[in-house]
Amino acid sequence: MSILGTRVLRTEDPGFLTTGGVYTDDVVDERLAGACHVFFVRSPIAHARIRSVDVSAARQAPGVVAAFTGSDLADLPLMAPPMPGVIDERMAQPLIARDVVRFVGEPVAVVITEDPYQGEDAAELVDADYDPLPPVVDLAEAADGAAGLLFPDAGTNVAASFGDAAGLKADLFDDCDVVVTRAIVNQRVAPAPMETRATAAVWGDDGRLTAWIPNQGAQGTRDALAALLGMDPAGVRIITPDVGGAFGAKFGADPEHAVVCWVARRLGRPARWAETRNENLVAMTHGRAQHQTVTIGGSRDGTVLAYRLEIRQDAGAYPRFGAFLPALTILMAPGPYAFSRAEAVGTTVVTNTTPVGAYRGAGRPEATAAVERAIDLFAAEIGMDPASVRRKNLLPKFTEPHTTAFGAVYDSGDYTVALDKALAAAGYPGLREDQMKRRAAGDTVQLGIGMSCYVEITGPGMEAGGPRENATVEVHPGGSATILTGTSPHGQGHATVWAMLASDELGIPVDKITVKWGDTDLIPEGGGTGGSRSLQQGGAAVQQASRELIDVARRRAAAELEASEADLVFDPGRSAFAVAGDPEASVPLAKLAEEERLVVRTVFVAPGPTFPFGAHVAVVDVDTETGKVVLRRVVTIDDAGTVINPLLAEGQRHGGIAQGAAQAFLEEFIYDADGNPLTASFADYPFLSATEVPSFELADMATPTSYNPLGAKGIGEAGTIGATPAVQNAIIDALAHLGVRHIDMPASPQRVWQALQQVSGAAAPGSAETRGA
Ligand code: MCN
Repeated sequence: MSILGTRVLRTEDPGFLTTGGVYTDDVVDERLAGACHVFFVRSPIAHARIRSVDVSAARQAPGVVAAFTGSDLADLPLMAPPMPGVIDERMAQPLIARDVVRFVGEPVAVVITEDPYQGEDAAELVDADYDPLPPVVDLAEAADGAAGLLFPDAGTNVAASFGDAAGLKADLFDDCDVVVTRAIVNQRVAPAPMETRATAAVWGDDGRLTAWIPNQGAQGTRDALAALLGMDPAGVRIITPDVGGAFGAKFGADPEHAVVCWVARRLGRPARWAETRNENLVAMTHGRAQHQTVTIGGSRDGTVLAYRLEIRQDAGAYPRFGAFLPALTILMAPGPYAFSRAEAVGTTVVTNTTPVGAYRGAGRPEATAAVERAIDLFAAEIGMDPASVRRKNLLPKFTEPHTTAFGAVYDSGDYTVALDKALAAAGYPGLREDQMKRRAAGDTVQLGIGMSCYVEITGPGMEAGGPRENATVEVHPGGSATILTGTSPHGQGHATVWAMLASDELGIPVDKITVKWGDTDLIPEGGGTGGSRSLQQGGAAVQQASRELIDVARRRAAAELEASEADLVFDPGRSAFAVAGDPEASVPLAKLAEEERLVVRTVFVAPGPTFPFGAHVAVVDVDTETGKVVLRRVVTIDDAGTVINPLLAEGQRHGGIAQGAAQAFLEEFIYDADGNPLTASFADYPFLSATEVPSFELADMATPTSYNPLGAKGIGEAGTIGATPAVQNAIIDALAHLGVRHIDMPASPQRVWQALQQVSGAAAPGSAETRGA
C-alpha cells in the first residue's frame, strides 16, 4: 500500500526536539578554528552624505583585529539590482556605503574582533560624520521627485514601471451603475525569522571560499555571493546548516554576507558574523510595502463589469526583489474572478528605508488583498451579501488551462465549490444570525465575518522549456538510500516527504533514506525553496529519479536472474525483483548495488507553474469602545491538488494563516517622516504569538494538476494569501452597520477606534505616526 497521502511524522523532529538544530552560528568545524568576528557599524540616519568615517579609535579598542570602511572595499563591484532592463541599473548598492547613506541600518564600517562581544563596544568608537540630505519616505513624494532624489544620476526615484499606464481606458467604467474607488495600503512588514542572518567564511589554500550561510537555495546563494565578490562561482562552496525560518528573505546573498567573506580573505583567517535582532529588523529585507488604488464597477445585481488596480511599490533604498513585486501582483490582479474588463499598472519607487524583498507570497498576497477588499467595497455599496457577489463573479470550474487577460495560465480550478465548502464549514448562515442578534442588541463587542477567495501561482520559473529541478537517488548495498535534492527546506519537511516519495517507489523504509541538500560541491545545481515550488518540481524529480533507478536495476536484475526484463516484477513490499510466476527467483534492490553503484540523477521539467486556490472565512470580535480585535476563527479551504503528506501540508497552512492574519491586525514596520524606524525591536514590532490566534479549522479539497505525476500544487504560501484579506474584511464587516467601509492594515485598536470616531462624526485626534510604506 502506498504511503503517499499518509501522515508520516516528520523525520526531522527527533533531532530538533532533543539535541536541537545546528544553525550557522552553532557550526563547529576545524576549518573555522580561530575565526575572528565581524560587527557592522550602521547608519543612524536615513539619508546623508558621508563626510568621513574614522575607525582609528575603534582599532585601538580591546580585542579589535581590524576595522574597514567602504573605501577599503572599493575594488568590489556594486550590488546590481535584479532583472536588468526591468529595474534601473543605476540604483546599485555598495557593500558598505561610500559617499551617501540611504537608509537607517546601512553598513558604513565593520570592526573585526577576537571575541564576538567586543564588536559592539568597539563600534561605538567609530566616528562617522554625516551631512544630512532630505529624507524621501513618502511614496507619492518619492514618485514625483519633489522630496529629492536618492540617485541623482538616475534623475528619478522611479526604479521600474509595469503595465501600460498610457493605455488605461478612460471609458473602462462607463457602463457601470456603481463604481467604487479606494486607496489601500498593503503595509510594510518585517520577515522576522527566529534565526537572524549569519555567515561563517574561510578561504582555502587553493583560493576557494567556503561559506556557511542560512539560505533558501545554496546554489543561488553561491552565484549571488560570487557576483558580489567579483569572482567565478566555481571558486565558492556554500554549505547550508539548519535554517531557522526564512520566509522569502534568505534567498541569494546580502551585502553583509559578502563583506564577511571579504574580511576573511583580507585578514587571511576565518571570519564569522551573526546579526542582532535590532540589525535584523532594520537591515534584512522587508516585505509587501505596496500602496494600491482599486476601482471596481458593475451593476446592482452584483455583476462586476470592470476592475482596475494601480500600484505604487516601495522598493526601499536599493531595488532588490521587492522592486519586481508589482509584476507578480499585476499577473494575479483579477484573481479567481471572471471580470469582463480588468486593468493593472504599477510603478516602483526608491525611498530612504530598508530595501524590500520577497516575503511569503511575494506579490500574490498583495493582489488578493486588493481584489478581495474591492469586492467587499462593491458588495457594501450595492447592499448585497459579499458571498453572493463572489459567487456571481467567480470563474466557472475548468479542467483545461485557462488563460487570463494578464497572461497567467491557470492549470485547473473550481473556485465556487471552494467558497461554498469554506462557508459551509464555517456555518455561514448561523454566523450571520449571531451577527444580526448582536447588532440588534447594540452589543459593545460586535461580530465580524470576512471571507476571501484566491488563486495563486506556485512554482514559477523563467527557464526555457519550463521550470525544473534535479534529484539524485542512490541505493546502497546495505539496503539504505540517499537522495540529493536541489531544493532547500527550512521548516517545510522535505527530508520526510522526499523520503516518502522514494520509499514508495523503492520499497525502502523512510527511516533508511537520508536526504541531503545545501552543499554546492555535492549538489552544484538547484533552484532552492521559494515560490512554493519544491514538491511539484523537487519532489517530482525524486519520484522520477526513483522510477528511473528501478529501470536501471531491472536490467541488472535480469542479468542476475538470467530472465528477460519483461518477466521481472518489482515488489516494493520486499524491495526486490522477482520472476513472474517464480517468487523464489528474486533479487533485492540492495544486492544489485553491491558490484556497481546503483545511482540515478534526473531533471524533472514541468510544463509550467501551477495555480492553487482556496477560500478563507474569518470570524472576529471587535470591541467598539476600545477598538480591540480578537480573532475567533479562521476556516479555510486550501486546494493544493493531491496532498502527499497531510501533516506537513496542514502545518504549512497553520503557519501561513497565522502569518497572514498577523498582517491584517498586528504587524507593521513603521518609519517617522525622517526615515527613522519606530519598530526596530520586538518591544515595538508586534510579532504574532500563539496567544493572539485560535486553532485554525482546515477543510479539505483536492483538485489535482496534470502538470506533474504527483498531481500536486504548492501549499507553502496559501495561508498568507487567503488569511490576510479574510481577517481584514471580517474586522470591517463587524463595523459595517455603523457605516465603516474600510480600515487599513494592520487594524490596530487605534485605527479601528479612529474609524469608528469618523463614522460617528466625532473628530479623531491625529495620528502621530507617518506611514513609510
Ligand atoms: N506538500 C504536500 N502536498 C502538497 C503540497 C505540499 O504534502 N500538495 C508538502 C510538501 O511536501 C512540503 C510542504 O508541504 O513538505 C511545502 O511544500 P511546497 O508547497 O512545495 O512549498 P516549499 O517546500 O517550496 O516551501 C516554500 C514556502 C515559501 S515560498 C515560504 S516563503 C515559506 C514556506 O514555504 N517559508 C517558510 N513555509 C515556511 N515554513 C517555515 N517553517 N519556515 C519558512 O521560512
